[in-house]
Amino acid sequence: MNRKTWNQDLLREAGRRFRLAGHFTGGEPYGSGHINDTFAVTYDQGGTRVRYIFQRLNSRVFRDPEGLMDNVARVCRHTAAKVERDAPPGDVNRRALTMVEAGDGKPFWVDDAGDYWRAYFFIEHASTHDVITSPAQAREAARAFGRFQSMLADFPADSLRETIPDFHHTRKRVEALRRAVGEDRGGRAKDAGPELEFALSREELAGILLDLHAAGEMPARVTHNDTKLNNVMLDNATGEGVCVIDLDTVMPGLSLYDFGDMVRTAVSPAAEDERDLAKVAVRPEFFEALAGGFLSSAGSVLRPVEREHLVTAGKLLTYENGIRFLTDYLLGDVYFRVKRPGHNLDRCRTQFALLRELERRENELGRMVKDIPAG
Ligand code: ADP
Ligand code: GN1
Ligand code: MG
Repeated sequence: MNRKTWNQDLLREAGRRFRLAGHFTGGEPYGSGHINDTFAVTYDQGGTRVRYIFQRLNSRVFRDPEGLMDNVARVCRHTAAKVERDAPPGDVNRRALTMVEAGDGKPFWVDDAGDYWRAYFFIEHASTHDVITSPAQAREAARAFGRFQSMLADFPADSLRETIPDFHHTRKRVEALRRAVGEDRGGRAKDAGPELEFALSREELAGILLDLHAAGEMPARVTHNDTKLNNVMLDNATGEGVCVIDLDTVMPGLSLYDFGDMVRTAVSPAAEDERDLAKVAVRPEFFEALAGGFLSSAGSVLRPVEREHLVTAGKLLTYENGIRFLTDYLLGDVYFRVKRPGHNLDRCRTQFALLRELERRENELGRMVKDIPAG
């Protein structure tokens, strides 16, 4: 857990470096992301309170912050240009993530400690949800992620830096787990026997999409790669998916990685770190809504082989996150932000319980996909 300190002076100082109008009135930590340090910061602009999001990048996770910021800035511009075509002019900054430039024209500021900061317009009248409560939310979120993918269909994929190499190479994630068990630096492997056994018993799942891609059957596209449901903002009044956020991992990937992580984070009523595993369940109507929403906006470009693996994708991303949490637990919680001892092991257990449920209901979910008309 590599948490850094912050105070109002640091936020005020960061704010001075960006082209922001008005007076800084204060800021506070915001949201429940596991990676970056996010703050909601308020400015008084002639009597009107205006909020911005400031983020300090996690330098342990992102090793090429300038490459990453260049990716994000270009993706923001690309999506804004698409959104401008049909959004009301005043709403473009809500429908496309919008960065504030630093005084030197760069999309970031580097503080004295060497940390990278960025500022975004705050997307008001919309919220992210760690757990969603209705199929309508699932449909809207999936539609927004599908739309995001289709907006990037003409983005030059080769120009994107790979911000985290092999991010969804699940086989390599399994190898990393094996290494972590072998080293067992923190002496924690003894507490995770059943989880390790489960992880290795499902290893075959890791290669299914990788093999289809290697065989040329499943294409790489420009994808978001971190489509957990709290990375999309839903409008507070209409429920519409207004804007996809958290663009640090936009890079070439498989379309199904994006669908799979939505399944992982939307089908269960339980939180990602729920300790009562009896609460972990698959809500088929939420799966159906996700598939319907995603296919409505991204379906027209998907090949039949992608459509056929929508359920597999949900299992895969649930498995992948389970082994990532387990690996981080064994390594001593160096990657994901944790709030209590054993937090990463709890998250792993929840993922594996969900994977069991997805396996149990796999045929039912597969039939639902068949019933959805082609996009
Ligand atoms: P992390 O990589 O740590 O997950 P995110 O970019 O997802 O960071 O931001 C964390 C949280 O901050 C989001 O889940 C969301 O609630 C909030 N957030 C991020 N960007 C914005 C924005 N532009 N407007 C409003 N809220 C935002
Ligand atoms: C992280 O950044 P955030 O909190 O939206 C992680 C995802 C994991 C997710 C698990 C860059 O997402 O890959 O699936 O936690 N992001 C990165 O909750 O590793
Ligand atoms: Mg996030």
